[in-house]
Amino acid sequence: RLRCFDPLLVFAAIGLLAASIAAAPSVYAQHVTGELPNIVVIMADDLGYGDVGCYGGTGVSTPEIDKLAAKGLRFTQGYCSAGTCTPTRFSLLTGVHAFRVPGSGIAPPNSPALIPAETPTIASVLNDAGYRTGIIGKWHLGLGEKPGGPDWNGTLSPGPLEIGFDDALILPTTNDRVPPVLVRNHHVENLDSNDPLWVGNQRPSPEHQDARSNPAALRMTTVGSHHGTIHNGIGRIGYFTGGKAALYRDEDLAKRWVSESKVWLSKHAGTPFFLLVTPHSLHAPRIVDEQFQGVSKMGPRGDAIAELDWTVGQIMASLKHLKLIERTLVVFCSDNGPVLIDDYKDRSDELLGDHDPNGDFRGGKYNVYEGATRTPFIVSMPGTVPVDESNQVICTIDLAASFAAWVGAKVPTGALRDSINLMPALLGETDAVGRSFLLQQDNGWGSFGYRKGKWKLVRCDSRKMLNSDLDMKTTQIPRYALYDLGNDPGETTNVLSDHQRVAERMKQELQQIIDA
Ligand code: NG6
Ligand code: CA
Repeated sequence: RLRCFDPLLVFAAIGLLAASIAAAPSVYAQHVTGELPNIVVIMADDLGYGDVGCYGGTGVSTPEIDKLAAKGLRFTQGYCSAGTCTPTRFSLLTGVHAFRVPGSGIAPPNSPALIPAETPTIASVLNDAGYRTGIIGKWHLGLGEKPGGPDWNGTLSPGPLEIGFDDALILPTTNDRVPPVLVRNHHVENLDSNDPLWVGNQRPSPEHQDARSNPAALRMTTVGSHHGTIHNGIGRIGYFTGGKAALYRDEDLAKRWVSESKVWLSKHAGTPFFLLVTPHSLHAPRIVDEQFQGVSKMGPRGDAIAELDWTVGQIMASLKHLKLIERTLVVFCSDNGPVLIDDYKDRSDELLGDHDPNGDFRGGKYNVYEGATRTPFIVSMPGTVPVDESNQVICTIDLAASFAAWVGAKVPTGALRDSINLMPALLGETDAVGRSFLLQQDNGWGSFGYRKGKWKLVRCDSRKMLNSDLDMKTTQIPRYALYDLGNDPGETTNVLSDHQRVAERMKQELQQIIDA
């Protein structure tokens, strides 16, 4: 006869419960922490696969990023979704490939918001699930209504707050574009209404001092395109006047991301939170805080890597101070692969030494070779994520669906459509698998990389590829090329003519994904 409190049955029930907890990561995390886990994503700018020590970098030491990897899971096949910033950030947030939305390439200074208000995003689904959500750092996804764009002296909406973020302190575009100001929530920070800010594409008057008319005022010369208004000795893309009290000093940006993150984290330590930190450091012009000037062998680009490393260390120190390390999943990734001379002549090419920004891969920022999107990718949550190395294929576009599934958040029907729940792989669970295919895009210029297993198809409609050897030259290439990444991870040899059936199949699959 069965007894109600048979100890064996109780043990069996506990066993079953434990098994179901292990099978469902969201419950697992809640079981460990007693509440929803916190999530911090740090997305670096222009950081290449080989730029940090734990991925083989030699030109600068990166103790903090290395420590994160030493205590967590280091992916060798972690990708961002595009070879430039705006499309990668677009798809990180929306879980949708940016090429599906026209106009989602590199956003100009006066770009309107590229993600319409109320679009479901990684932030909004977590927000709806009870998370406090914040973004601190580079935005570069446009602000304001279409077609008008940002009202710099008024309310800057839509922007991050209209797509699920509770709090935002952002560099609205890039540090080489105007206006050189920060935006807190809906307004330019420290803007004096008696000194309105004007931003435009044309020189506002013949007297306006820009990089062309006053080259003597420049502390860094450019190859050609940063000939707009000079600020802090740097010619920028675009023109601005006014807003004097709001202008930042490039040197101060990294410290600002850190101090802001520390305040935000301590303020929201008691609630489940999602913080997206997007440091600008490697993006040209590379003008680091005085503390990091000259610390690397590689000039400003190496110093910027040191500054980024410090930023990561400070965020981790803050989590440690708040006793949140074991309750917070930290993901470290990049928005696109490396670039050396990105118009500003900062000697980043000459000073490389044996440092290899793209590791053993080909290409970098602006193209779709592996170097463009295969980037450092580290996941850490001591006690939950094992100390290990993973060769599973994962992509920044997958974070949205993965986090939603992990914390049991509801995803509106049809939202996050290109994002795949890879949470078991991100958590390093045994036997968990990553993507079975991967799509890489450039800036929306019509190049795609399509990876499946060891094969990589490169389709380039313009038949020209920029920066495929990190020299910022344009190379002529065939419309299609096939690489065997198993034998040739550096994409040196096009084997399409030897494997025509594979190539045909992959061409069709790629087109189906594009058309989906
Ligand atoms: C390019 C700029 C480059 C950089 C990039 C955006 C020129 C010649 N090049 O158009 O300097 O600003 O846009 O970089 O103007 S990203 O990382 O934000 O995508
Ligand atoms: Ca970038």
